[in-house]
Amino acid sequence: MTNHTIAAISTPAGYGGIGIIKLSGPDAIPISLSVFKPRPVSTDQRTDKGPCPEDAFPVSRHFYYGHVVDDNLDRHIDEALFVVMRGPRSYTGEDVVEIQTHSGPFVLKTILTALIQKGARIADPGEFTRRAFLNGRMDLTQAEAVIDIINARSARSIDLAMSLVAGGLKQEIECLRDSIWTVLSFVEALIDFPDDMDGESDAAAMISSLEKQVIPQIQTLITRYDEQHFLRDGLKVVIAGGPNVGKSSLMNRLINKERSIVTDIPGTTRDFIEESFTAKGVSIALTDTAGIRDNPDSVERIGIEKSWEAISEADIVLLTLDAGKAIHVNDLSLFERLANKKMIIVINKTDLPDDHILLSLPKEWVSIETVRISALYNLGIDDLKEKIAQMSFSSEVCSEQNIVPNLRHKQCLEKSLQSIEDARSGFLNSIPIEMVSIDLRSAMDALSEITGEVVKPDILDAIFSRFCIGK
Ligand SMILES: Nc1nc2c(ncn2[C@@H]2O[C@H](COP(=O)(O)OP(=O)(O)OP(=O)(O)O)[C@@H](O)[C@H]2O)c(=O)[nH]1
Ligand SMILES: [Mg+2]
Repeated sequence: MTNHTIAAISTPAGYGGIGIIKLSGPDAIPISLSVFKPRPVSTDQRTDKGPCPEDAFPVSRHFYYGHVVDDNLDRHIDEALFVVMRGPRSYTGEDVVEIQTHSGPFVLKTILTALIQKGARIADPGEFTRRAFLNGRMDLTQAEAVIDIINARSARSIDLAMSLVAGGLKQEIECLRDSIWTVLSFVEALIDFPDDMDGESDAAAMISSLEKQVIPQIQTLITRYDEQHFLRDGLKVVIAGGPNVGKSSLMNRLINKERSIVTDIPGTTRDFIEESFTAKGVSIALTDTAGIRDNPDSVERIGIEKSWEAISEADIVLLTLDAGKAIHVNDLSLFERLANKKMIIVINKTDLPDDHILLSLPKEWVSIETVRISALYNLGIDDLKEKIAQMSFSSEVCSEQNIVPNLRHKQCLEKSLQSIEDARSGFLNSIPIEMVSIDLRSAMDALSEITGEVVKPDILDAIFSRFCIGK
């Protein structure tokens, strides 16, 4: 795969000031030079060093001004800046060329077509970064962080991604692997030279080492995912409640646009509706759901099933009530099903003269965070946003620690932890030491999957297919 020179338009489609075409591979320089004509440098413009020798041209990391030209080298397609980053010290580890022109779809496509005619091939999504990973320029956690930066919607998600780019998780994983490796070498010595070792005290030392230097560290990383992944993935907030309480009105207020249909007919929202917004620096994926009630028609029933699905995946549920009505039995059962969820009780329609809801609120609800709003008159919405943001940060494990694994990392960490636990109970129950060695090796492998030392091609395909073309 790495023998081909690849090319792609790296800037987003559309019209703009600058468009960049990127090439990478062994022929990136000759192919790009065949469509680029540098402006001749007059004697008085040359530096003291004199003109660049033929074999060093173009000099790495220097900008050249000139024109992209057609096949006969006479018709100018566009003005261009041309920069080469010679491998191995480039993004991909190969020779990389960037041609910067004006950004218009036709101009960029014409240049890309010319490059393809000269021997480049169109890059697959994420192929530049995939090459960077395969050529050892970054590990897999750093490659994944590149897409996190591109997708970032808040300053906090950028911080998180940058700590991965800097190799924070990679270092933590390397530390863990070193600790497991130390235990594993003892185990292997025990297998090879059983007479030279004191099985019982060595086993106790190894158990202690796993308990102090491996298990808590892995658990902390898993907890960090559970409690802070929303900083990267967005916080999932679901508006739930009975029909007609004003859930869709609330959604529209929170996102500040008329996205969800509002009517006075109960059962208006039948499918869940998702939109994103940012509150106090936290990126939030908000879902409006169908009102939960008994005896719905068949379409509404499907909507209500979807509401339950959305609720089960939510980080925070906004249990919405109508201030003008006494609490309903469906609200009580909804509350019960939300027992393990973070929840905010949102009392809507507080503009109505009769506040029946307050009198009917069960005692055990009093301790729950409650916000009074009027979605119709846009009252209390900022207060609610503030509460959502506060609640999202209330359980951060360690706010100064920004290394947060993603879901794939977390799954590998869980696999590794399971194998470590198996190895630990293997020691405790004196099972054959060869079995313990297998468990320790699989714990190492699961960690290596995170950084990409051991990884199946289909996992790489899944990761890099999330990238855009040209990155
Ligand atoms: N007085 C008052 N009326 C409101 C308020 N919020 C919503 N409404 C009205 O309540 C009715 C229902 O609003 P929706 O936002 O559609 O309620 P919903 O909970 O999404 O309803 P379903 O989708 O049917 O479950 C509409 O007539 C709204 O104008 C409010 O704060 N005050
Ligand atoms: Mg609705």
